[in-house]
Amino acid sequence: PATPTQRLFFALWPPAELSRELHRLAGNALRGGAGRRVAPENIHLTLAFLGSVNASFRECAEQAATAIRATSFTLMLEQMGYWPKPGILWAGPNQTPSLLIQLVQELNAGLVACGYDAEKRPYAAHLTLARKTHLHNAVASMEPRAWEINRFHLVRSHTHAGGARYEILRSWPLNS
Ligand code: 2AM
Repeated sequence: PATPTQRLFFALWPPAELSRELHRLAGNALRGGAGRRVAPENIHLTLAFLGSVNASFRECAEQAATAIRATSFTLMLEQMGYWPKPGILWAGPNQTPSLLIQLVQELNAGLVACGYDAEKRPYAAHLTLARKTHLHNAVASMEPRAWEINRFHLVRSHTHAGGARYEILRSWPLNS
């Protein structure tokens, strides 16, 4: 029988109030046009996407996360962007904070030691707000929202016909 696997990723999860606000902004940006908004409770920022992994990989990934010594930081959400090819509307910072880049790099380095095939594209910090959209203006500024980041999570993605449901499996603090 095939080894059981889980679809996992590391992510930052916004407080519920911020997610509701981003969901509302996405509604304004779509203005009733085509597109599937991400449910508020599903809005997140991915640090590293692991894909479907077995139990021993998960164990190694958790150890890698535990070994990380990273510092908490503020993420400013100040632009809404649109990637036409995947049809993704997203929110993100104008500039990725170096502490976020460091966190992603440390995580990747630890995961590579587990046999992880690290993402080769440059890291693009974003929270997907809607998929399958067709917009005309590529980017819009938004009234900046400050998001205090002091932990990160290992998340399991349960995919089903209606979309995805995310389950936070474990969380690690960042140093203050
Ligand atoms: P996205 O929002 O830009 O699609 C769970 O699927 C999370 O992992 C999503 O935030 C998704 O980013 C991200 N992700 C990164 N690489 C992925 C991949 N190859 N397949 C699916 N999701 C991926």
